[in-house]
Amino acid sequence: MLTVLFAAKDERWPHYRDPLARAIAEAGIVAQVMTKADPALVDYIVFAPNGPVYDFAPFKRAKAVLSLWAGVEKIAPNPTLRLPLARMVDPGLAEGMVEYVTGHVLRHHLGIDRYVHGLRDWSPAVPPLARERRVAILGLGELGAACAQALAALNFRVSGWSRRPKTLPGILARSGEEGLVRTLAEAEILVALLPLTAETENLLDARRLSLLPQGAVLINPGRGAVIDDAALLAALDEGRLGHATLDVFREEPLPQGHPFWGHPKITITPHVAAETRPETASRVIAENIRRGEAGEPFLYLVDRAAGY
Ligand code: NDP
Ligand code: OXD
Repeated sequence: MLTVLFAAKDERWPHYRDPLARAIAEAGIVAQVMTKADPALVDYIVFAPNGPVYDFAPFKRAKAVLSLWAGVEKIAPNPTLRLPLARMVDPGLAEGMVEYVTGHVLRHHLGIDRYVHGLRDWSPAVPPLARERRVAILGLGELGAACAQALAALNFRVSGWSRRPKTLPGILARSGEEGLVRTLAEAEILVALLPLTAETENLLDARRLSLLPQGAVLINPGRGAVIDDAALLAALDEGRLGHATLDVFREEPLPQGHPFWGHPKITITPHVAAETRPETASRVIAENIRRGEAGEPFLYLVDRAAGY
């Protein structure tokens, strides 16, 4: 019998206990899933960065670490980790991100705030059609590509940017520094869905934010440190950017005294853009355990050198 350690926050365990047991059984694996186990006896580690495991050295016979999170910036650099690391690619997580991004893009596209905040004069402002609105997505991975396609299906003019060149139907996809400059220059609404890596930290600095069209809106459900906080505040305060909707921050929870709180041009959501969904994620984890046992390559392995 295999031993699978569930190394996430205690409060997550009741949500995962049954779906994980079911998915593992359905994958034909005989395993006990435990929240505490002798590290020397653990075969697979189901991991979240806010869980109890930091030192992987005692897990001498473990075959892989299976992250419950899509973003792996906290574990990828861990020097004690010498095992294959798979990140979370979960259809439920992607569905949630598509809904968050589409909802927030439509809010700004339609100018909904004008009415939510209680308009007292009858002065109609007709928004353009989606086909006339340019939305850009930085990061065209599992989540960015799903959002790009959902927005394109609503007729938005969608462009995107990734590290390596890509082809996505209906999306103007670019890469490289020149590709970034062109993507930013036409982004009336910019969605950042990049992982946090050495290359993406502070990617949206003062210079790059200044390339956005006047009044552009920034939506960031990727990682907080991809944006230079001070440069963002300056761009908003000087009126160059219209609004920022931020779900992720350098420090979470966002500290009480942080200037983002209460800023009239910033909407804060507390890292809720998309959650890993136990039913669908458990099936992904079970499939990777099955693969490990069958000697097949793991799905969604992290490129530790690239950091994502
Ligand atoms: P993927 O690894 O599938 O995609 C990452 C994308 O970013 C890829 O297109 C990749 O390019 C691109 N990228 C990476 N580095 C660079 C770079 N230096 N320059 C240009 N492009 C780059 O990740 P996901 O789509 O699954 O997730 C994205 C991020 O979303 C996660 O890392 C996490 O931080 C965040 N997230 C946030 C959640 C929330 O609730 N707020 C929930 C889940 C995830 P290429 O295609 O060439 O590899
Ligand atoms: C993730 C996240 O990376 O929730 O999965 O941010």
